[in-house]
Amino acid sequence: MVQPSSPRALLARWLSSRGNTPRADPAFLARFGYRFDAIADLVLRLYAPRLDDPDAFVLRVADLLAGAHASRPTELRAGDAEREARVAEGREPWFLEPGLAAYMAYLDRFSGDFRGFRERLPHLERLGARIVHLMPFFPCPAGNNDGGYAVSDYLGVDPRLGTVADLVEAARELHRRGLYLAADLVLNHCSDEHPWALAAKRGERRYRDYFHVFPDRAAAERYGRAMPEVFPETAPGNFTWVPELDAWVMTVFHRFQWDLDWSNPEVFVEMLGILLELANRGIDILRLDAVPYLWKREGTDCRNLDEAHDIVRLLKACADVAAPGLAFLAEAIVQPSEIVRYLDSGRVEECQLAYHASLMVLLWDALATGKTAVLSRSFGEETRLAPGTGWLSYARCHDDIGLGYDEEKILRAGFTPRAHRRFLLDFYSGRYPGSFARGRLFMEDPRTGDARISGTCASLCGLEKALEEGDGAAVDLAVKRIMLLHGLAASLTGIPLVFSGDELGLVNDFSWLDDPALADDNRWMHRPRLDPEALARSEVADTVESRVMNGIARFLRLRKDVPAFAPDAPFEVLHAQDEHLVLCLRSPKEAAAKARILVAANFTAKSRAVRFQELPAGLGAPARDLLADEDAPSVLEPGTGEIALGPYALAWIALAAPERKAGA
Ligand code: OTU
Repeated sequence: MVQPSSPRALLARWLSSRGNTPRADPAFLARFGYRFDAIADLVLRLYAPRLDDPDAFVLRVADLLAGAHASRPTELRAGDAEREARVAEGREPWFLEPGLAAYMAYLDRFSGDFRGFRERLPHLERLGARIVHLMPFFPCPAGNNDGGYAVSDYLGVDPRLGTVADLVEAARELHRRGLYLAADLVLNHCSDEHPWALAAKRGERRYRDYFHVFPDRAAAERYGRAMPEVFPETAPGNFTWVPELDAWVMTVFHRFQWDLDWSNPEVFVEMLGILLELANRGIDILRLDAVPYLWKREGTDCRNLDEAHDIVRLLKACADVAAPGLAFLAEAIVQPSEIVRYLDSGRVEECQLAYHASLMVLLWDALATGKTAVLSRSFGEETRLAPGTGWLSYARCHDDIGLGYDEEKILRAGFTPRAHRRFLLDFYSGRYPGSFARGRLFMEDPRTGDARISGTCASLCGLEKALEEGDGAAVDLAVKRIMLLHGLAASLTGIPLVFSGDELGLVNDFSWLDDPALADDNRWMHRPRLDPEALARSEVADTVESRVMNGIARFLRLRKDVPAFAPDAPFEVLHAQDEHLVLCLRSPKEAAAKARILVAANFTAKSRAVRFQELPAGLGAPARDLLADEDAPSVLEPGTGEIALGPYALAWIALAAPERKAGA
């Protein structure tokens, strides 16, 4: 290997040869100069062993960034400048703007295609969502393609959904309306029909090296001996025999999703080019799919390795130079202490947003048990974030609910971990006597007894059962549960995220069973089509659809102007005497905006009360419930110092500023 030059010398060389052209944008050069050391350093850390000429590689990356920036459309550059100015003025970054809320949808199920998308925007505006995540819309194989997560062309658009021009236009339309577009970068794996995989199958060495290839089963199994299985039921093992290669390929997810070998610098360059091109099409947030899996090392579980973090840092440093308005969303559904590492990793930035999978699981835990000990004790620990980063808080998404939380927390709450998990699985699959839920087990592993949970928010909250039994009171309770979860996602911390269909209270959709391409993946039961009739009913008073839709829209609208509900405003979980309540204190970031809010939630079907005298002193007197209206009159009972909470009720109590001590 040729010895690498110092980053300074290298930067000078790049500037004199290519950078200082008359067309070079001074802002770009400033950003580039600022991050050059970090980029050169990360490149060496990750790739030195595989580079003959590290300088040449760094210069190649530099050229790529300059090229991407040069072709970045003017309006996006203007957007970048605004976003940068905002932070320079001391305000929070654009994606943490108070009041933002997010929505995620499969385009075909949401609006048919990109053309229909425009017509659905009023629905999103009525809901109050301003970040729209469209699930993978890229070309992918016919048949089972894991909902588009088997990408065969990262820079194309699935012809069934539209064209690249439609995508660009959709982003423009969102921006015109003050909305943002989020999209996936499925960077851990590609489809076995991607040209890279096809070239590998044709025997091209260059492309064979894009993947993790093993000559025989023993070698593969030795490498992956500590790797858990993601889809043990339908895609057991982590390797697939590929006759054309006469070898085994690593396939952590499905057999048709080949893991990319990120230790190959060529894979990095390819994906960086794709990332920058997607940014140039107007995507504001890139969701890094399966990010914990990026780096593999023999004998490890191949998750959350330090190099995976370095890759994200390197990608982010590069994006910050060429497309500084872009934010990264970590899709890291791993244990809480690992998730936060994708957000808060010290010197060089990594992701700015992450799914709050820990909170999501805790909400479902509390709903099944009616007890909040696990939630209250765990939420708040390990989930405090670095400035400039935030959570997406949600009840449901397109994936299963995995019970991925620390066993120690369950123990501390007085449950036996194994039995507790079994209970949750039985409860949500409807097997537990008296359960209101109608879900199914996903990826049950008979060897470990482990499983995850599928089902729509509404079905898991009891709506499907109640409707089937024609039980009006049970329908009311189910709607209250749906509201409780969404209301907490809107007020505990972070940016609320609604999964398509949940805003209408849609129940499980069993049509997936009739489609052979979907039939072995029951996550499709909770990915319903946004059918026009349900949408129409959401505009008719007193239907379930309108109650849920208006209820969630109201949460999103009311929280918008509450400084204490800014995504990154502090929170503190208060110890509740009553083990069925959650109490969380939200404080505005600026002390001047005094009003603190006490979020109080009842996880049972019985009325309960928050007794103020039992809460820590100095909280301030309850002044007003932001959620109370004529239909649900104020729950405050000033005489008794209590807040009454009806079945599954949620209250957002504004607190009067505590009285100052005399002389203070
Ligand atoms: C993601 O989920 C996507 O959200 C899924 O829809 C895809 O099937 C999958 O990647 C493959 O692209 O295991 O059960 O820690 O948990 O990447 C869902 C992250 C998953 C993984 C996550 C994965």
